[in-house]
Amino acid sequence: MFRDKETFKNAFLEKMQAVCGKCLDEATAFDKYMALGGMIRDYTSRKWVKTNARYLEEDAKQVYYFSLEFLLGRLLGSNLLNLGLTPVCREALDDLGIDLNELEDAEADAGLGNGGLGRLAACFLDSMASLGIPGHGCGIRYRYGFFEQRIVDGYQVELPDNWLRDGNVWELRKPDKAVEVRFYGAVREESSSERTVFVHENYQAVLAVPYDTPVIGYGNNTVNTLRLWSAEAVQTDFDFSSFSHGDYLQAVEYKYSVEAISQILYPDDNHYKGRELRLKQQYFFVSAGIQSIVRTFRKKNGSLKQLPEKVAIHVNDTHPVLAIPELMRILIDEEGIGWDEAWEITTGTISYTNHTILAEAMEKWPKDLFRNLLPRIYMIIHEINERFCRELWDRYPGDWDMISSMAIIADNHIKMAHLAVAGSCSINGVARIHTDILKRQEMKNFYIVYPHKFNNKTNGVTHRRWLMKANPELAGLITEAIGPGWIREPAELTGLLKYSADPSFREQAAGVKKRNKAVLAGMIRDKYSFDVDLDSIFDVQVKRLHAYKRQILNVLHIMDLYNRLLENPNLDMAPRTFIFGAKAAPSYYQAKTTIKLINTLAHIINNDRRVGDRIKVVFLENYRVSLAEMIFPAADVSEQISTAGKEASGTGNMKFMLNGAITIGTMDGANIEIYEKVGPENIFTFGLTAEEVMDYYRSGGYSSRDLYENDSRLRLTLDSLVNGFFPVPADEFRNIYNSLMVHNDEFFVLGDFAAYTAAQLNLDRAFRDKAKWLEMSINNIAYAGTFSSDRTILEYAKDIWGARQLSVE
Ligand code: 26V
Repeated sequence: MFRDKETFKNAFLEKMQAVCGKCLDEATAFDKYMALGGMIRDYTSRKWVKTNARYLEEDAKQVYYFSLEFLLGRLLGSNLLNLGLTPVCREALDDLGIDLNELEDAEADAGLGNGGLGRLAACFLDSMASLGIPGHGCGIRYRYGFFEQRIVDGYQVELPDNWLRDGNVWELRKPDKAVEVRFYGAVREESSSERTVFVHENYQAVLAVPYDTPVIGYGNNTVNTLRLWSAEAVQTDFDFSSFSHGDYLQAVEYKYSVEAISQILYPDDNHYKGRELRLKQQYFFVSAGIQSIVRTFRKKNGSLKQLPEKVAIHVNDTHPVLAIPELMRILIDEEGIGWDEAWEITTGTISYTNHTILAEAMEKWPKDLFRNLLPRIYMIIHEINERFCRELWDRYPGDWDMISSMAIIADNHIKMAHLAVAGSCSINGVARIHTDILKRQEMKNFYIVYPHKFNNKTNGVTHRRWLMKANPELAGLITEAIGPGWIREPAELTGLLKYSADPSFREQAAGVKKRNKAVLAGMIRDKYSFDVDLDSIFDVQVKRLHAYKRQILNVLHIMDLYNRLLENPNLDMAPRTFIFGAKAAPSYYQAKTTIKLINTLAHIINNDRRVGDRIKVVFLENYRVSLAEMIFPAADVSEQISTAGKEASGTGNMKFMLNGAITIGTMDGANIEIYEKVGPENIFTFGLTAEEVMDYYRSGGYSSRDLYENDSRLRLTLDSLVNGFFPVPADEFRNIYNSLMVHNDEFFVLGDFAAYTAAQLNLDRAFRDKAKWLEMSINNIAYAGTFSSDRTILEYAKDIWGARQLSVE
């Protein structure tokens, strides 16, 4: 259809007029983006319809990935890539004097997620479509995505992310597929001689309206669906005249309270707060999603008994776990199926991934709040808990400790992780160490009772977005060397191993890296008005701001390096550019202080003439997917320095590796598996192991005060947090100092400081041996294939979902 440039050009000009009512000269970059996007969407729709027809005709098992977050970023570039249209599109636009990159930049990021968990869901959608797996996303169409971050005087300021303001060219509203979701009210039991019927009364009804976005597979004609639900009042066109004053206000109040459900993405990450609106969000999309699945299934199949054969529902963390009682409700109340059979169907259909073991992230809902909002669902969970505890009692009679530790309802709360394990056929962690910790510690008792349910699925990232799209020059170089096989079989990247010693390949790889660094440096100059040295080490830590991720450890190293440089102006070191990007949860005080600290330090160092160009510190504002695509290709060093045992997996580590950056990291999350792949000579590891950390937690013996007393370098850096060194109000950084010194440093920053600075010294030396560094870098790329989400998704499909790959003509 658009295979040749001329047809493409004509179609574009045509669309331009139709969409914007403007000729090319008058059109803004956004107009042109909308026209191109519209054209690509139209082109996709035929494949979309065909894919669905094919799934129907094959009666293929469908996977539904339920997630409260999908951090998609921009779609134009990745859609063009997956459709194989990038070259023709670029050429056609060139002819018209239009720069495709500029149009791509006109698209707003779809920032419907907080961080790793939401981005993982987006990578999985790309892999499912690209592998021809019938797998669809189900979530919420937030009116406002993750907040926009501005840095004002070094402080984070949050602005609303009004990403839908100018329209969303990719989505399709499907009002005919809307369903009703019910909140509040009461449940009446009607008993007859045959059975008891539960009638939900006086509820508040909310209309869930789906918006579908095509998920385009890479070069395979497959187009899956991401269905995002929007909350609307059931009756929106009020007949205002018929209301008395009070009714009128009530009606307006109702409308706004309903719309609030899909209004905003909660900016919390790894921190649970029991807010009713969040619970509403969870039930809202889960109920809508399950109703829609059952409705679709019903059209084709007779009995719901076959649901587990034809449908797999995956819940991304505990946020969508109400899928379990909701499916039970529909099977029992609406389909008239008995409890035992309903339970078998439900547990056979649903599987669950755990993404964190941080205690503060565990969801537990106050019983009363829950029962008030979802009376029927509460009854079902209550019954699940009764039966579950009875089963445990039969197996472990008298073992109260075990049973109470596993109960779904305990201490007046509903424990969502317990419900997830009890009600699903599979529970997986996201890296080997994480799964091991789940089995041995956090979910030990569940593992004893249900060992067969537990399995590991180490995370992955889509190499299409994170290498081919973000770093086309490197992708081209790889293909030149080893052919294009790695695109479909990323494991074939190991073919690069024999090039890591090849001087000419090394040189070319170095050239690509330098040009990518120049692009990032150009952005830094434009936005922040200072220059960074392209020959310096681009040392990058980009991720959510969190104490356990230890941005503070990075900061202490920079302060120490700065001190050393001032003490010895001839210090033998490679110049470094330390780059940070991070959003803090708006209510997370210490994380916000850390952002202020990084910015204050940057200001001091960047303006200190004694330092010159040897150290620069940059805090990149508003870290998000589209910015990440510019950062990873330009990175030399990947900072993965969480306290061992705390980072479930990490996925940034994989994106860095894929782009030839070298990791400095702890033995945590997927870092361990990266270490095993690349070998000790291609990574810098340091610090306490997860066991050592656990031992300290269990047996004590850690004293940050002692570490401070015994290390003069450490003392110097820590003291400057509170001794007036920083030109800020006296106690500005006191809470950081106190967390390290008064509260005994929960995340072992001081404990790992010496090992970290030593590893940094090794890294510095390695960087200055250009040939060696390039070899390490290429080896990292070569081993990155394992960490493609294609590998991960094939494992999910085979081990958990029982889903097959299907070709679409
Ligand atoms: C948890 C909570 C708790 C309740 C309130 C809000 C909220 C929002 C998000 C989360 C999820 C935190 C879990 C998470 O993001 N885990 C990350 O998952 C990544 C993908 O598996 C993994 O690479 C990271 O290591 C892990 O921290």
